[in-house]
Amino acid sequence: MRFDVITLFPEFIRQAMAIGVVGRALDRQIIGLDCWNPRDYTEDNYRTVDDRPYGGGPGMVFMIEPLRRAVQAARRVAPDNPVILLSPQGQRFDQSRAKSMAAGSGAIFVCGRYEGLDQRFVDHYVDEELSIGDFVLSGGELPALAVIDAVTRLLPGVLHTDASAIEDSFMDGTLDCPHYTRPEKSEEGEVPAVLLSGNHALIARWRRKQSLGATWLRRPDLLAQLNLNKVDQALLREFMDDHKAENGVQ
Ligand code: 9D3
Repeated sequence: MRFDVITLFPEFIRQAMAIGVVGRALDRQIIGLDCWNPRDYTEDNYRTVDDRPYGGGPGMVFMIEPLRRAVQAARRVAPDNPVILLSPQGQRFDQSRAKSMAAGSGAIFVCGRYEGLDQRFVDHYVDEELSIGDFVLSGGELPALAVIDAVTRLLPGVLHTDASAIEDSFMDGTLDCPHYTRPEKSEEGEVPAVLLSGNHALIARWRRKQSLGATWLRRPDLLAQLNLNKVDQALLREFMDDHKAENGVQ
């Protein structure tokens, strides 16, 4: 898998990607990274990449030419990869998009800055626009890093555990269960007894119940998307009953 990132801040991308799981995937050549700086594709003495918007208004607009030339350079080395613009106007990136991207050969990411890009660049060179959520960032670099991280974690050999196993237990649309480590007793309380029982079936059942319960309490939007089987329905019912007993029924 190769990632090409068109950005005015290539050092930010390179440094962030040198760390942790993604850094190891780079070292082991499971992924490749090249950054392309539009500023390197300018021809004026000031290396200008932005200009004032036609029609007036605040802020600046990313010019076509440095972007076009950077994309063309990236396309020469990754001709089959889609050009993906990180943009507040994009479709929401989620785990299912991460999965489909992980099945491909990579992407050429374009990171916007300023108020936006000249629309003619978007219309001509961009295959897809992605947003990572409804909040305002200063540019597309952090979103590109988030997408690359989410996709890289899904590639075979990147995590110690078999990726499909991890996906099965955690990315089924429910939230994760609580985790505990030593000590068994601390000032802040005790580890739930079931986790010390050694009964793996009972532990799996408890974890599933907690996952379903957390999703019910915290992310009813996710719960509504789920199609729970009978066992899950019974576990969630049990969690709801416990919860109501603990918090008093109105
Ligand atoms: C004033 C109108 N703004 C549009 C919502 C302007 C604007 C805000 C932020 C233009 C560019 C940006 C920079 N953000 C991104 O490039 C971006 C982003 C984001 O801000 N939030 C979530 N996902 C993304 S993907 C790219």
